[in-house]
Amino acid sequence: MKIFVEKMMAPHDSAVYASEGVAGGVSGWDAVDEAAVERYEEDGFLLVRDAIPREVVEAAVAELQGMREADDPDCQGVYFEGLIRGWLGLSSFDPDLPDTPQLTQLAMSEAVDSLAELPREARIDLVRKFMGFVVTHPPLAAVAHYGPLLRTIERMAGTPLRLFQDMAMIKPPEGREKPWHQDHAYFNLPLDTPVVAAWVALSDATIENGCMHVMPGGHRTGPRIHFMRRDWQICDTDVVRERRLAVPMAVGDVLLFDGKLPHGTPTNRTEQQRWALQLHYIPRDAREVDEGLRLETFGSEGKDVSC
Ligand SMILES: O=C(O)CCC(=O)C(=O)O
Repeated sequence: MKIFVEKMMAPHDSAVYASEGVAGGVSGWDAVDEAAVERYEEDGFLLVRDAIPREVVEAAVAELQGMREADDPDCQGVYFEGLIRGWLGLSSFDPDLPDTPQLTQLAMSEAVDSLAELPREARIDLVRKFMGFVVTHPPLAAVAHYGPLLRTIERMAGTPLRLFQDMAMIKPPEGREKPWHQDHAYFNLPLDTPVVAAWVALSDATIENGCMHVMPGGHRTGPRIHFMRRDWQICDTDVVRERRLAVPMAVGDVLLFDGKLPHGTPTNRTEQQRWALQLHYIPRDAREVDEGLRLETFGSEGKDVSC
């Protein structure tokens, strides 16, 4: 298990998350008809309301609560908000990274050897992300392998899929922004690999607590250049020129989206935690490739562009 204490992130301009309105959706998996699949292809996302039964969500939340409190949460990685640095008396940390960083540099954090080194209260309140827990935590696997979800995304992708990455995205009060990006820019997968993301709301997600924001149709214009700014992200000045929607969600709703859809989430400005699972699925026969392709495609190097 890897433990990361992230950097403090600079605040974002509110204009970056000013949106034209909120996304609509369908109610339940049975409502995902041909028209809804076409909408997914056109817009790059589909919001399915009331998608995961309440008891499945509650079991997943209880499991994550246990993981937050455990000295060994039995997962591949735990990431803490930069806010924890104050609790730990750690100095600020601002890695000097190239505009086009390698995947190993993207954690932007300092590693800690053991969770027991961190004050208990801070660790419970300020965990930002768990990674890689589905194989060790059946209540979380129950969401990732939920039959109607899998059948729907396989219909959308037109091919059998497998789970590629599982993360719990926990945004505590004042928890940091995840700046606008395309998930494919974080994966060493050939550009034509269909990637389907499922973002599962484990608490209500609102504009105030940092819900998802998307650029409808933005997946169809291909890869965007990413720069190392607050994070590995699309340039703010490019974002504000585009059409954007906020996607408020209730507990148990699922947002399905294409791996090339630009999206981001603002800082949590409430007193409550915002919890979600983010699951990525790829074709069963898809294979990872050398990092060079990703950097050439999504990085700025040699392209004479600036941010
Ligand atoms: O859940 C969030 O706040 C953002 C998740 C996300 O977009 C990502 O990690 O790729």
